[in-house]
Amino acid sequence: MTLSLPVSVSETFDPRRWRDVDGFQLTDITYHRGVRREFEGDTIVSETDLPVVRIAFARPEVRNAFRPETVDELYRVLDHARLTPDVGAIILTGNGPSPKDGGWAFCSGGDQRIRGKDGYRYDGGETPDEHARTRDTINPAKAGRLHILEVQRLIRTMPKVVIAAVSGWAAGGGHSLNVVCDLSIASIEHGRFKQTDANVGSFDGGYGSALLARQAGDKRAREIFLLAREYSAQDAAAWGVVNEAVPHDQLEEKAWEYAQIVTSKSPQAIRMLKFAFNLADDGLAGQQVFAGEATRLAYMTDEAAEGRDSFLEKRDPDWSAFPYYA
Ligand code: S0N
Repeated sequence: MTLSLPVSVSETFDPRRWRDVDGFQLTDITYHRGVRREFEGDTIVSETDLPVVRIAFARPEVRNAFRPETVDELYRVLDHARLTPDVGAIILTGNGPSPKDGGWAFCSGGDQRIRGKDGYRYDGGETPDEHARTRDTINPAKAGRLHILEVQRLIRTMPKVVIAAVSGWAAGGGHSLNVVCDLSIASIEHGRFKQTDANVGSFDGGYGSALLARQAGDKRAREIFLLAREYSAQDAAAWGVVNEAVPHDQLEEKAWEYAQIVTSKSPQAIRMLKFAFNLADDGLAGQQVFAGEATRLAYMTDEAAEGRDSFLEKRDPDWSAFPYYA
């Protein structure tokens, strides 16, 4: 097999670090797997997968606004990353710059051009085939969608670390996505934040506002939503909305570094910690997710194996080897 570098998808993208992930037909986002490559001259002689993926919005001409098709694709690749057992970290970013005006965006939220009375409409895609696919097979009732909230829940409940690399505007639902990610890094030159929901009559009264209040404090979160003023990457770092603000040309390098550090840790410890941080705010759903991991741990014990085996062997369980710990 001939190994080759992927096509570059963004000025921030380093093709030497990534390979295409096969099996997806994507128009609105890009999806890559991290690799370690060895070269002899210009020839790639070996390629080893690393436990990190890169997912990016790829609609820079509209500041990476999402339409229903975008959200479908985002959900599919996030879920693929969730189900891939040797992936532990996901970098979520926005490709750029815009070919129209050179502007950068992480994501500017729902595409206002196709917002209908009951949500966002499939706009039919770029080609007749895509139009048929979205109209006839995915959404036959043509009802409006608000399913970016499903993506928020997937990010929140996947037992892996999602790192936002805020390459430009984080506005509206894009602002909320940054808030929901586990860790965030923003570009000093292009990272700009604005919670526009009240400007356009569309509001995130869920994670986007409640978690923001956790991160920035209640008064600051109210200011961000109620005044809808622009703030900088440095403000975002000072207020706890991102972990760090770094020069634009170091943004993906820093996100990569975070991913390498996270994936050098115990996978079990990382997922238990993520779910422990979420538990109180997520109520019974948070308890369920945390408890699911506790059950997985219990399955790994001889005690739980005795319960299963005694049932299968049609005998009474023998718990005598297992103390009542105090
Ligand atoms: C991002 C902003 C501030 C950038 O301003 P800038 O740099 O001056 O660029 P513009 O000239 O304004 O934009 C460049 C081109 O991009 C188009 N464009 C930008 N954003 C969008 C968008 N969201 N939808 C469609 N097009 C967009 C511009 O029109 C322009 O195109 P041309 O060149 O053709 O004129 C600025 O652009 C801005 O304020 N954008 C709008 C941000 C916004 O209000 N977003 C929507 C907010 N609401 C949601 O996202 C709701 C999402 C949702 O589904 C939801 C539902 C329920 C509960 C929660 C949520 C949630 O997640 O929030």
